[in-house]
Amino acid sequence: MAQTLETFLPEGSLKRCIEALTEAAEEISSLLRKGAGLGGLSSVNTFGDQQLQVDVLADQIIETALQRSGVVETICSEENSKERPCGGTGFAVAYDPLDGSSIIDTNFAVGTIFGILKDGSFIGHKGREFVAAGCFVYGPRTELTFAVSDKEYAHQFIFIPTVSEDSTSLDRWKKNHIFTAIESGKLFAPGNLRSTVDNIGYQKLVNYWMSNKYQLRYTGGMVPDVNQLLIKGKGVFCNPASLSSPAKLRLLFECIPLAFLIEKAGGRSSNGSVSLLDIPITGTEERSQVCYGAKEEVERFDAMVGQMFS
Ligand code: FDP
Repeated sequence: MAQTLETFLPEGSLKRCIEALTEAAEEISSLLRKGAGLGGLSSVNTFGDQQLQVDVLADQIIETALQRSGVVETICSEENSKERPCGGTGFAVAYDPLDGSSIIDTNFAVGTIFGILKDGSFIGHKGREFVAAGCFVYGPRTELTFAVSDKEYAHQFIFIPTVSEDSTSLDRWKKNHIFTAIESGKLFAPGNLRSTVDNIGYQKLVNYWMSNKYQLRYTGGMVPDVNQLLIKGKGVFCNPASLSSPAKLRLLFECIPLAFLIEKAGGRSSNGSVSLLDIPITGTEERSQVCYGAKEEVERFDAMVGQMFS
């Protein structure tokens, strides 16, 4: 029988925090399946009396779940980026409640990204100090892919909502994969291609991928586009910047948590010069270039694209 999240995580406050996130993800997944995010459908109206955008609704669902857990001191999110108290003690949690909201209408996969630190604030810390980070993918399947600082590798669990009466909510998450390596391989996910207009290094890198017959796999959703590096065990994802197309991705809510995941799975991350896990967090609003993938691919990105334009 497959291992579940219940037995994977030792008892303690981190387990309670992850459990709260899974409960929120189950709710978000259910709303998406009922059409939340599609203009005409009413499921977004279930939160109080307000007609809320689905990403704002997802933000509130996660905040409520984390408040209930009692182990979260501080939260901040892409929707509400200022650090604020969450009613508990122990962790700071940063999250992007619904990444890829511009592709909900196309029915592509979207996701929630999270990073957890054992402190009352992220400021002055680095991603390398996180205790856990990962993402939920809402696709044909709902999955949690995450890594924990004191466990090797990255781990994936599938939400399977059939359980016996004596099981816990974490028994609904069944282990599916363990990710131990991201090798070189000809798969590329090139974000922000517009920046090739005035980022000549990126233009050359794209030409390198094409002339070497890399396979294009890019949906425009950061969660599925990064998650595929783990599943396929190879390739590269990037989102560089240029003067005319500046960096879009948020360091704290998107770039660092996924860097933590990728590096625990044996891959590399970079902002064009250093690992995203070694960048000091000086605020919650910073944006960054990113590259994730196999060592050789990230080194090629650093050599050809390099540091972000200011
Ligand atoms: P979205 O705007 O749909 O929420 O950071 C958000 C994000 O999607 C990422 O998921 C994705 O990789 C990126 O933006 C794509 O940006 P562009 O559509 O501007 O290329």
